[in-house]
This record gives sequence, structure tokens and C-alpha cells, in this order.
Amino acid sequence: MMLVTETADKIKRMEIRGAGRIARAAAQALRDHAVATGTRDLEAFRSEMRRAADALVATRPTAVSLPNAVHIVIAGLDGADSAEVARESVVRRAEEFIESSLHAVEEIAQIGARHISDGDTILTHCNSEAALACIVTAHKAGKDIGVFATEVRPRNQGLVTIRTLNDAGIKTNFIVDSAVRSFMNDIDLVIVGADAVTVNGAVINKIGTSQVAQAAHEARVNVVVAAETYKFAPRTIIGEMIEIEERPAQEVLPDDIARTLPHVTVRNPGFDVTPAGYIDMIITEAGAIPPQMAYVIIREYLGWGIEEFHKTFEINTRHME
Ligand code: RI2
Repeated sequence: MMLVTETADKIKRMEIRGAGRIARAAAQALRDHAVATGTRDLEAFRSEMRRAADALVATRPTAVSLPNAVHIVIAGLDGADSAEVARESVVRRAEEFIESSLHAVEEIAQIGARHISDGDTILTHCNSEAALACIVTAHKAGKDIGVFATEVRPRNQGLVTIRTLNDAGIKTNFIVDSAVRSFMNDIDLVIVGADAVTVNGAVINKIGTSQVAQAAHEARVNVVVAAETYKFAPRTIIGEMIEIEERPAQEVLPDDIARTLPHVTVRNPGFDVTPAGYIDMIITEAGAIPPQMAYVIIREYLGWGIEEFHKTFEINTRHME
């Protein structure tokens, strides 16, 4: 479990962060763990892999890319008839997932770049490799673009974003989160990433995204979300809600100050929900879709329909009788 514990710790501490990156890191950790787990006993191998899967999924609750990736990687465990077959399946599925994830970001970049016109000023919030890939690809295609990037309190992911934009040679304005509305009239397009997309097309992304989208809506600026299909949340089909991670208070207010303010409670949700009505389109590797088509992605691309959940329903119904 050493490798898995290490990766899990890095994800928890946000040393590895970003919904796509944590999904690939989890797949890689499962792959390496499968190789390192030498047992020839099928049951022992299965339970070892399931323990590893649980440890990875438990690190951060919101980005659904993480459980989706883990689910994809260990999906062959049940059908395997030997530890060797199970091991091969984990290794193959993990490698395929990582490759397809990287490929998906490239596809999204191509599609997203077409939505950016010469002369556009784009606003992005937080640090999304999928959103940035669209912007950088448009720039590389010779389009003259400028970007407004937010600071992203409290973890300052905006610093990572402006480094990438700067290194690509893109003219960038760095603003505090609360300046978004002041500059919205200068913006042609908002592009953000996603940690999860629910069946009704709502997008869960870094805290502040919904304010950005609301300001854009008011100013009639289109909001585009760049999200790989594995960021769509299958369990929202059965009414499950996405858990919004609440992070430590110390990220917002240092302990020595907090101690002097006994009546003050810090609230630090990491994410918020932007309703489908504020989103013009979601760009996936399967093409650009209106947010209302989220169910089609969950069904056709992730392979989850309501049938997958029938077992859950049967158990619940029996329980109610
Ligand atoms: P990509 C990040 O979460 C941000 O909310 C970002 O918008 C989203 O994941 C998607 O990122 P965090 O890990 O997968 O910074 O597009 O909390 O890189």
C-alpha cells in the first residue's frame, strides 16, 4: 500500500490537484499497486485492490473524476478467474484510462479553441488544464487573445494559471476574485473547468465559479465549461447529491488570529454549483453539448443507465416493505 498511501496523501494535501490530474494519479497508483501485489490468491488480490481503491476515493469527495477513474480501473476484478488475469486487467485498464484522459484533454482543446475568436478576451477561474488547453490552443493557432485570470482564494490556484499563460506568451490580467464583475463588460467568453457535472447539467467547480457565471449571465457573456466525459456523475441519476468538500479553516484564517475571535466560524467550501441555465455549453471529448444533455453522456459514454442502479433500488424497496 506504500505507493497508494503516498498518492492518497498527495491528493489530500493538494500536492496533486485538478480533477483530471487526480484521476490519472489514482489510476497510476492502482496500476503500480497491482504490479507490486505479488499474491497468486485471487481473493487476496481483489481485497487488496479494493482497499487501495477505497483509500484513493476517500481522499477528496467532490471531483467525480476520481471515483469514476477508480471504477473504470478495477471493473475487471469481478470477472477475473485468477489473480494473474485480475492483475493484467487492472494494469491494462489503468494505462488505457490515462491515455484516453490525456487524449480527451487534447480533443477538448481543439473543439474549445474553435469557440475562441481572434481578438477575444477570455476570463478563466481557478486552474483547469482542460480550460487552459482550449485557450493555449487558440493562441497557438495564431488568434490574438487576452485573458483575465482570477486569484482563487484561498489556495491561489490562479498563480498556476498565470504561470502557464505567461509561459505560452498570452497577454494576461491577474485580478482578485471579487473584481470579476468590474471587468465582465470587457470579457467576450468565460471558460472554466469542472470537478463534476450532474445529470441536470449543473456544474460543480471551484468556489466562486457560480458568481462568475452569474455575472457573465447578467452581462450576456457566454460561459463554456471544458470537461472530460469522466467528470459526469453517474450516481446523480438516482438522485445522489455531489458532496461539496469543506476544507480546513486555516486555509482562510491563520490559527493565531482565529484564536482571538471566539465568536467567528470560518466556512471554507472548496466548490460551488453553477446551474445549467448559466452555462452555454459543455465541451467534452465527445463534442460540445448543451448542459441539458448530461444524461446522454452518462449513459452513452460512461455506460451507466438507470439499470445499473436497479440492484440498489431492489434492496431499498425490499427494505421499505
Ligand atoms: P482540470 C480543480 O479543483 C478546479 O476546480 C478546476 O476547475 C477543476 O479541478 C478541473 O480541473 P482543485 O483540485 O481537470 O483545484 O480541468 O480543488 O485540470
